[in-house]
Amino acid sequence: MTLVDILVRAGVKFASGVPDSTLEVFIAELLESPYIDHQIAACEGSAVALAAGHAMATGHPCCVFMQNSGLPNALNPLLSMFSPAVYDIPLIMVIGWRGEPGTIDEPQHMVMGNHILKFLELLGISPLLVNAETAPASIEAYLATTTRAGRSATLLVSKGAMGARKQTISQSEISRGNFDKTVDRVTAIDAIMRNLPVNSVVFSSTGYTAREVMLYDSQMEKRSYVHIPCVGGMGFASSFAIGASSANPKRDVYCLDGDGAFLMQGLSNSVAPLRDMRFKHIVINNGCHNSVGGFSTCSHAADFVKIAGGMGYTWAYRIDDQSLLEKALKEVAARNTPAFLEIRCGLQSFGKLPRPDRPLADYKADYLNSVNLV
Ligand SMILES: Cc1ncc(C[n+]2csc(CCOP(=O)(O)OP(=O)(O)O)c2C)c(N)n1
Repeated sequence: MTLVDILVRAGVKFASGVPDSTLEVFIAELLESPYIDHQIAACEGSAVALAAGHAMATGHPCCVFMQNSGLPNALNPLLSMFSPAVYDIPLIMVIGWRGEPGTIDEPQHMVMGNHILKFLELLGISPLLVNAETAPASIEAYLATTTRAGRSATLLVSKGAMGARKQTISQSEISRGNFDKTVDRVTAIDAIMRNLPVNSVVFSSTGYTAREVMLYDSQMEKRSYVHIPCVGGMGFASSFAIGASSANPKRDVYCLDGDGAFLMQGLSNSVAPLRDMRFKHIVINNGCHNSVGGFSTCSHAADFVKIAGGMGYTWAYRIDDQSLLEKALKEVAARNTPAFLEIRCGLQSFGKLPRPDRPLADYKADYLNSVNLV
C-alpha cells in the first residue's frame, strides 16, 4: 500500500504543495491519482491556505506536501490562521526531510534539517518519522489517532523512504516543459554569461540555475564577474540581488531565476523599479520545477512580462526564439534602470551538474573583495 492509498483511505480528497526531491515518488503518484484532486502551489504558505480552504469548505481532511525548508514559509498561516486558537483547521502534512541529522547534505539543508523538529514542536505537532522500514499500518494508525482528535498530523519523510520513481521526465505525462517554442537552455546560460558587462554580480537561484552557473564558472580560467549562488532561500535570490544593487546602483547586478522561484516570491520585486539602478532580472522559464522531479509550475498560464510591466519595469521582454537571444541580452546589459527578461527554455540539458564546489563563504568573500570590504 502506497502513501497515496493511505491518504485516500483516510478520506483525503485534496492535496496541495510545493515539490521536493525526497517526496518525488509520492508526488508523482499523487498527481496521477483519480481519487485526490491536487494543486501544485507557488509557495508552501499558499499550499497550506489552499488545503485549509478546501478542508473548511468540504469537511474532508486535506493534505499538504513540502520540503522542510518550505515549513518556515508555511509557519505564518499555520500559526496565525489555522491553529486551534484561530480557525482551527487541522491538516495532514507530508514533509521531506532534507539535511536529516546523521546524513550528508548541503549546508543550507543541514541547518533546516536540524531545526525541523523544533518548528513542529512550536506547532504542537508530534510527527511520525517515516523511513523505508515504516509499516503502512503504523502510518494509518497515526493518521487515525490525530484525525480522531481533530489535530494536525505530520509525516516527516526521510530520503529514500519512498523508493525510486519509475518514469523518467520525458516519458511522464505530468512533468514536462510547457512551451511549444523554446530556447535551448545550455545556449541561454552560455549567452547570458558571455554577455555580462565586466565586473557584474550574478545572483543565481535555487534549482538548476545556481548549479549551471557554477558549471560555467568552473570552465572559466579567469572570471570578470562575481557569482553568488543562492542554493537556499528559494524565491529570495532576486530580493537579495535588489538589496545589493541598491547599495551599488551603478554596478550591473543580475539575478538569474527559475520560474518556480519567481512564482514563489516574485511580486516582492515590485520594489526594484522604484530605484534607479542597473538591476537585471532574468527568469529562465522551463514551465516546471525541473530540479526536483520536473513537476509543472503554473508558469504556462501566467504572463511574466505583463507581471513585470505591472510591477513597474519599463523594460520587460520575453524571448522564445533563439535567434533573438544575443540581441536581447545586449539590450539587458546596456540598460541603466531595472530590466526584466523571461527566456522560455526546454528541460534541463546539461547532464550532470556540480554541487557547490567550495564553501559558500568563499563566494561571499569574492563579492566582499569586489566592493573593497575585505
Ligand atoms: C522553500 C523551498 N521550497 C521548496 C524547495 C525545493 N526545491 C528546490 S529547487 C525547486 C524547484 C525550483 O524550480 P525553478 O525555480 O523553476 O527551477 P528549476 O528547478 O526548474 O531549475 C524546489 C521546489 C526549496 N528548496 N525551498
